[in-house]
Amino acid sequence: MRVALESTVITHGLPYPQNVETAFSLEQIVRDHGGEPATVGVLDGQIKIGMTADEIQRLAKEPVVFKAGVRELSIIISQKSCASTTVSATARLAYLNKIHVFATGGIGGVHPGPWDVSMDLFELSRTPIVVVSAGPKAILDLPGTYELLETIGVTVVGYQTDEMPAFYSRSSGIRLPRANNPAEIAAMLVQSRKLGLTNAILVFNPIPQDDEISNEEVEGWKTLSNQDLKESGKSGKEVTPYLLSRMAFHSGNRTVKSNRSLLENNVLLATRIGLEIEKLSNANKLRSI
Ligand code: PSU
Ligand code: MN
Repeated sequence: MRVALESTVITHGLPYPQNVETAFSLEQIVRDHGGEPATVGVLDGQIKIGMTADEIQRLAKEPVVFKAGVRELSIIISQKSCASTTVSATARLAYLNKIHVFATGGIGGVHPGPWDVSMDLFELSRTPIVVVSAGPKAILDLPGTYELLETIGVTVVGYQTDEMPAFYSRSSGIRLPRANNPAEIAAMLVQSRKLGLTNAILVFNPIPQDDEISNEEVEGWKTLSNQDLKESGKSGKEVTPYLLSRMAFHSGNRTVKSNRSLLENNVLLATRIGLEIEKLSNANKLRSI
């Protein structure tokens, strides 16, 4: 049973060398719990559904690595470039390769201010796979992101919580439907495939309590990071990586530690869900759309 893992968090989400250490520890968690990790990326124009340790190292160190969402895949492949894949590209590539579950840290979403809405959300409305994340990334407009997920018909559940987690913190004040165990989530995917629905099942899994950072602290760093962003003049796909690196700076790297902890927690849950999907789909062939 394969669990897909995203690679933009390695190349653009975490600093070196924590990024490589994290990538390896995520793969090990999948193996330790009875799954097979498939870190997704593109090397010299070749799509990799599962990378070797050397390939992961290469992606982490390569001077020119693009951050590929689903719309950039055809460019990267035809130009034989190297790219990490975001949530949108990883979800699509995993689905095309018959992988049913995928773990990330935080999904992209609606940024505050001028129009900047992640491709992740739209991809989740047209790719029927389970995605486990710890909430929309803390730098985002959370109520706006939650509303847009509703508008485009993405199924969203909180894992053992009635509240949407907010990435570094377990609470946002936004209520959502609850799922109590991996088997329930697996059943949601199977039912949704039976109906021929196209949307993902997005599971919001709160960060472990010990690594939680309060919303007040996060807000302070967010304000400083958004000021830095204005001064930097960065736009488009550079916005998220830049803000994450400024959050790490202003927090004295506390956000990096929490980011790693929530990733590990998400990978563990994704593996458990994957094993349940495997049980159900053996009895009940999953229909593709
Ligand atoms: N989760 C993390 N760190 C990250 C990301 C997710 O903990 O860096 C990446 C994911 O690949 C996600 C991307 O798809 O950030 C969103 O970028 P944008 O807002 O530009 O769509
Ligand atoms: Mn964007």
